[in-house]
Amino acid sequence: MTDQESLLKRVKRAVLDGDGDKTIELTKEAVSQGLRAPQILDEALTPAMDIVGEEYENGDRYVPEMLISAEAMKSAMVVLKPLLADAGVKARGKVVIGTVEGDLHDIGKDLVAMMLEGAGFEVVNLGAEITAEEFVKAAKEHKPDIIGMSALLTTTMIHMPEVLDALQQAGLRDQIKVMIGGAPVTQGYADKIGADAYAPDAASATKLAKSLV
Ligand code: B1M
Repeated sequence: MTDQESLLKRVKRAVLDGDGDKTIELTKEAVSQGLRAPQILDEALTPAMDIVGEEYENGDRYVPEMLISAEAMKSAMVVLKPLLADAGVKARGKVVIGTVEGDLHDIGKDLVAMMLEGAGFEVVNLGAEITAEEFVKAAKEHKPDIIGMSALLTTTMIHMPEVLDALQQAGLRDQIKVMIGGAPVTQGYADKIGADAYAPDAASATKLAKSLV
């Protein structure tokens, strides 16, 4: 195992242990050793969250332990945020993004927001548990090119069509593209509810957003 592989393994372990300080320290070390932000995300941070999810599903981890790992991952994202930027890119358009009503998972949505910002979009991040009314209010206020919705639960993705309906009723649907994503969401679901685009991950969300504006 190379030094870099071993370092990525230690970052992953720190997230699994929910050790925020160690996660920050090791993420900074990984950056200083020349590891790129997407590699740290794809080979250490995201796989750690997948294991957290599996352990929760198997009954080997409880919600508070899931939460401290999530906090550790978020602290690493603060370190990586500036590195996800494409230097020198001018504002490409505006995106309003949020996690839908009843759903407080915000790590993936924040990652999408960071990558969009890095690609030169102006991003208004509404946070999590955003109702259809709040999405419409933000659409009126910020006049975005794209609204992005994230859902991590099969029980909350059903709020996505409500947002589309609310935008339609407010007379805004024709002016705004809607992109959706999140672990249980699929292209088939996007087609079914009439969203303009679906992205499985933050990198493809950024590519898609560029093609939408
Ligand atoms: Co939750 N949780 N959780 N959880 N949690 C999952 C999602 C789950 C799959 C775990 C499991 O059972 N294996 C399961 C959902 C089952 C289902 O519905 N299918 C689950 C459950 C059941 C729950 C609770 C109900 C548990 C309980 O209380 N009994 C509860 C729900 C609370 C609520 O929302 N009302 C709950 C709570 C929590 C915590 C608070 C403890 C914490 C969230 C902390 C936070 O986000 N601030 C948490 C966590 C951390 C997870 C797991 C372990 C990790 C999620 C994550 O951050 N992944 C998750 C299991 C898993 O996903 N492996 C799980 C990393 C992140 C980078 O990936 O979010 O998928 P992801 O984002 C990706 C893509 O999906 C995509 O790009 C991102 C980056 O590549 N993407 C988009 C996301 N949004 C996008 C938007 C786009 C485009 C792409 O366009 C706009």
